[in-house]
Amino acid sequence: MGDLTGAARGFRVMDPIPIEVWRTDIDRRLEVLNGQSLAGAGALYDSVRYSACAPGKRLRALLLLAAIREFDQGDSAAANAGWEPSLSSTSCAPGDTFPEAILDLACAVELIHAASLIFDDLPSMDNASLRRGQPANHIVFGESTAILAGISLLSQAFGLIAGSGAGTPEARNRFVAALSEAVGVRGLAAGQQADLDRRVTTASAPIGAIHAAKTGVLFAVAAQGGGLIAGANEADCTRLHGLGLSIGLAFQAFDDVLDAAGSTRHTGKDVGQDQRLGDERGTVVLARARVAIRDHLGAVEDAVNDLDRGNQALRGYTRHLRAALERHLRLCNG
Ligand code: GRG
Repeated sequence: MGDLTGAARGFRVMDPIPIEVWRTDIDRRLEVLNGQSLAGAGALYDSVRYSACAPGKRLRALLLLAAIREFDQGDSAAANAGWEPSLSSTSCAPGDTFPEAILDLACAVELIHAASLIFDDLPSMDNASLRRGQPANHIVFGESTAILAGISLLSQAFGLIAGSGAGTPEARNRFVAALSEAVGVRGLAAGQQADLDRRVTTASAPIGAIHAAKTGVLFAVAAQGGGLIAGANEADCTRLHGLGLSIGLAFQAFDDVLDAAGSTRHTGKDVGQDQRLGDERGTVVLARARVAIRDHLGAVEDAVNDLDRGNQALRGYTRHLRAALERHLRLCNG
């Protein structure tokens, strides 16, 4: 793979937004939200906490924050959330961090993602044993508890949005509605079903549609949700959705490359899943995925140019994403 990142090697110096601060804030908030054992919850609680707080890139949550930062006009999300000091505020310039009400929205997206990873790894799905560098949830806690933990994470996610004071009530309602659709029969669940079908029949949905539902839609709704909460207009929210979809498609293609050419040591998860499952993707996936990454990242650049409101947030996010992809792909190649 050629250099995806352009100036990525100078990323830290040129970083226009404090993305590592945001990521740390998300991690800390996830810890706070899942840090105290619930009376009587026992292994189920441990299982929820195990996946909610496992180390991840937090790309979907960061996209939501970047969209908010790009579009916030200081009179919508900010006013409603009160902009109380957030977790890292002592070590950051004013405006670098987000209040808890907004971090909760970012965490909600991450919790849905965490649930999807639990379900994805189950024996009846991808039957994977390693995730994020540690044993998959069902390996540690057993299949029944893992399923219940996934359901609990989903439930926690929607509760967090309902209880957050960020944005207007209407914006939060629309975000919840979009997320619920992104999880269900038009989103993650549908994409997973189509992916499972594809393994047993040739008459299946096109791969692009599967990727869009399985991976693209959650990125899309994260970006759109950021726009909604920040009070962006309808057209911009639609554009943000499109941006997120392109990011998700690029990312899924990248994930396919990791699966075909990466190692467990670098990815922290089982690789070769597609080949092991007798999937034709194993042999053709590399060439196709590399073209797809390039094309989707081109669409991402176009969308970011359209959406640029001078706050450098979406541009900074994209640069972070490209740097992350490039870093992993270099590890794959070398
Ligand atoms: C009801 C939530 C729910 C899901 C049921 C199992 C399922 C349907 C969908 C699977 C969706 C899925 C896991 C798609 C793969 C997406 C993907 C590329 C995951 C890896 O994401 P990273 O690399 O993970 O961002 P980290 O560990 O960094 O968070």
